[in-house]
Amino acid sequence: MTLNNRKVITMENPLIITCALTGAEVTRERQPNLPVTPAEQAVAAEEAIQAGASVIHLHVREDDGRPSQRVERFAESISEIKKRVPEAIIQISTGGAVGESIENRVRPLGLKPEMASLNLGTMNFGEDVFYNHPRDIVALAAKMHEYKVMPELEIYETGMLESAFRLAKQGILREPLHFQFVLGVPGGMSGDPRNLSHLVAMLKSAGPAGGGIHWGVAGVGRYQLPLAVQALVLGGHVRVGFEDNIFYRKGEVAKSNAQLVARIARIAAELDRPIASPAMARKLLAL
Ligand code: KMH
Ligand code: ZN
Repeated sequence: MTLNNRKVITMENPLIITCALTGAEVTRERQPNLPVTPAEQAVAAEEAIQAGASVIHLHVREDDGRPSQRVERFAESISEIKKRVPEAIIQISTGGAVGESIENRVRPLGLKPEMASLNLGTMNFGEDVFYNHPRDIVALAAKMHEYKVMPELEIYETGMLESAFRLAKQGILREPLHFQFVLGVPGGMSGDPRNLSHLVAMLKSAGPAGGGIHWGVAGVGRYQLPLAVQALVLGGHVRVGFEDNIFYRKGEVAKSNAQLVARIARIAAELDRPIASPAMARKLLAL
């Protein structure tokens, strides 16, 4: 659909479900089914893809559960996942855990995954500060361009979206732009439905007018399901998984990442949103 000459992805487009398997913050104590080792992540990824996901947002951990940005660990996880589900689109995290050095966050891009996250600003992140210096954002974007890695633009509040528009104007980010609205982190925008509506309206009114914009939403904690349903209705894509939410419903810890994916796939079917296979997602995102 075109709105004021701006192409915006809408209902007739297939739904890309991203599964954020592990994250950097969740512990086994809180979520006993959290995949930690490369072998566990491969099983979880296969289940998630079978349930309807096409993109795996990947953080890695050391065996003891500590968050890691070690290149070898990413390589191991990617290789294990590819053995089980070669078709999966792997999106590595360059955000890592709060406090991770920018050098360690950049290095795994050398593996040249199809996608990687790119965080668009500094913010309070719960009790911590998640640093994303403008210089580092530009450096990460340049590396991704050099390695032909598609950035997923992680947006936690409106100012970050406007920063992305500025970078696109300067040619530092190139279209098509793929936004992920991560809502519900204490320090960023909450998962109030008006916040998602506002961000989507901004895409339409202020986003670049060129080659297409894609967007999805990742609701944190109790916001995950309502925001996902809102995105389904508004024509956006959806991210679920233990990185953002460990519960199936209030008080009930989810059994697996796939259980969260499967619920979105079911609701999407009811709303006549077809689910994108990994091949379709590649086409849509021009990977
Ligand atoms: N762990 C958060 C501080 C990303 O993957 O790029 C950052 C994060 C974003 O998870
Ligand atoms: Zn992440």
